[in-house]
Amino acid sequence: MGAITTPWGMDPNESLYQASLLTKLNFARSPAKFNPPITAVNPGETWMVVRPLQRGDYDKGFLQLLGQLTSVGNCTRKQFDERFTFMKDAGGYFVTVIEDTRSQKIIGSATLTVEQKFIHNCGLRGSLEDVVVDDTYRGKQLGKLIVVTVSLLAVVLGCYKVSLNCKDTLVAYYKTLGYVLEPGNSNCMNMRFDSS
Ligand code: 16G
Repeated sequence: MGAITTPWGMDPNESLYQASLLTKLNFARSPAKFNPPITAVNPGETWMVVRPLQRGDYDKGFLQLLGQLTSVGNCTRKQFDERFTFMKDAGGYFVTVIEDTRSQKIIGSATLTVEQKFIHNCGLRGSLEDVVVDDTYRGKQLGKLIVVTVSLLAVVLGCYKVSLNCKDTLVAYYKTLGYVLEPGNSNCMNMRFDSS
């Protein structure tokens, strides 16, 4: 049987990256404390799944969820598909989501990007980006789960470090998950070009 396709000819179950990578994460390695203990493979509820972004997530509220973090703008299905294809072909984009399989809605997301370097023996530097959890799912450790998942993914992929930018109010939170403000080396500077 061939892959299920949509009216626009794409497989909604196509993953951005290999899902089996998420079975290789060693949660014991993270300083984050989970109570009760949960992992990407066993997220604590039978109706919850942690997985790579899929093409069909356009229809599962993924962009609306990102809208809880910042401005998303108007991203059409065509633009979403093209961006998904570009990211997959380029490699280095590990957009990871949590789905509530009861409602088929994306309720959490975080992205690891992996940058190829010449420094550090042609090393790989990870960046943690676009972390967001649906406000209505507070108290289920989902923020911690998605951040630790992509941080451990950086370890599995061989990154020498993983960095993030965040609001001042979130510094203490990220510290509990293993991120540190390196003395003399923790400024984030931006040059903004437009308001989109
Ligand atoms: C936060 C995010 C960053 C995101 C930015 C969007 C984390 C750890 N950081 O800094 O990834 O790109 O917000 O804000 O999730 P902006 O729309 O002002 O660029």
